[in-house]
Amino acid sequence: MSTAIESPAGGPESEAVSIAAERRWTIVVVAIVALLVLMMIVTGLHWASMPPSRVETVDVKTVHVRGEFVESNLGTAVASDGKVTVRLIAQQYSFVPQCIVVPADLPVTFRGTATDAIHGFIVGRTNANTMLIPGFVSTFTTSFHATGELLMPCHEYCGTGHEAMWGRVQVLPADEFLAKARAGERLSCVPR
Ligand SMILES: [Cu+2]
Repeated sequence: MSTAIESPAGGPESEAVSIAAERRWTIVVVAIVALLVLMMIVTGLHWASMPPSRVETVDVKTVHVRGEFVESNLGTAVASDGKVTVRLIAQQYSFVPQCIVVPADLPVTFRGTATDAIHGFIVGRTNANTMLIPGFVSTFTTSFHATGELLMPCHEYCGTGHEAMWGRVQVLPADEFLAKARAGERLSCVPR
């Protein structure tokens, strides 16, 4: 029994045409696979040769008792040179502090870490967005251009209470914020 493909033209010619078509497809498919493998190799080598610019670690076991992330140092600080820094901790299932005060139109540096699982946050629709990983300090600097209150949900699934893990960010006019700020004090909008 012949396995050759029958066509109106019939015979060995149509078989040669179908073999040529199969060969072209084989070449295209092999080329696509080779391109994908090459992309994986190039990106792998690129990331291996260019690691993140800075890695800052912190000891999870002592983060609550000493160093930068003790409770009394969390919140918003204004340094003597006017730099605004927010320090926060994420843990199952809350942020400390729960409510963060920042000035509008001034650069604000966030420094945060997590104590138990991977967490993260995004502030409203701004570009303030980071992961918080136990043992590492995440930091970024951004500015908020509109005053008002923004929601700050945890955006890394961190366990059964994840969907209830929210903070708030209150953006105040810069003069109002600076009037509240006192040297050495940590600001937050957590009700006392
Ligand atoms: Cu979380």
